[in-house]
Amino acid sequence: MTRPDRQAQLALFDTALEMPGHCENVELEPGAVVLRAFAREEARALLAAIEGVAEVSPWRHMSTARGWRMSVAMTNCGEAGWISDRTGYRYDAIDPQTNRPWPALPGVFAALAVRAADAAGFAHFAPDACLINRYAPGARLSLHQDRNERDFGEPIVSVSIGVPATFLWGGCTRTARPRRVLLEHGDVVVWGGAARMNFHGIDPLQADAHALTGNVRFNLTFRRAR
Ligand code: MD3
Ligand code: FE
Repeated sequence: MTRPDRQAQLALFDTALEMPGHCENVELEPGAVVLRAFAREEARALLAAIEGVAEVSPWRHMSTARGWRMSVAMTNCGEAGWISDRTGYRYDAIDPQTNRPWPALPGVFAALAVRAADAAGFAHFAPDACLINRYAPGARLSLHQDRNERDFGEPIVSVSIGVPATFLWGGCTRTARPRRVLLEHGDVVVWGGAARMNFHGIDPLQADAHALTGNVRFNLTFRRAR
């Protein structure tokens, strides 16, 4: 009997869509932990808080340093907000659209971020920044690294709400072929350690409907930026 080609097996596994939302929590690799449905109970409260933030600092499509309009709409809360414009990417305490500070981190946000970091083994996480991403159908985030934060030893906590999305999990170079992982409503991922610098992105959002958000996906990323 012939053994299946090991190389072909690996390639097959690599292209399969991994669905942590459909089994137990998975560690993508050391330092990247998917906490399945961790935020599902709080979803309504999170959505109400997102609305409150967007009333103060409205949704906007930022432009990349090269002048492209981002398909993802964004806003921020916390002491520092992530911004992108023709001069590059950075964190700033002031929303350039309102010329006022970003709204404070809602209590329900801060509590969830700290609880998730704890569950993943990062005690004493004290986020000072939360970027809120809003994906309409077709919106995507191309492969990138997050490197505007001061201390890469601090974890990042991300929370997915609404329509599921295919997350691209690349390696430490842009050209490494990414794994694909489905992130569903309520999933929380804690990224720390070596995984913190990996390339990552989101495939174009599929047209879909979710009871709480309609055709939209929201993602919160909590960071210690400064
Ligand atoms: C892995 N957001 O805002 S969340 C981003 O779904 C971003 O909106 C995506 O990438 C989203 O920068 C992905 C998952 C995520 C967030 C930050 C990371 C994964 C990460 C930082 C380092 C490594
Ligand atoms: Fe990112």
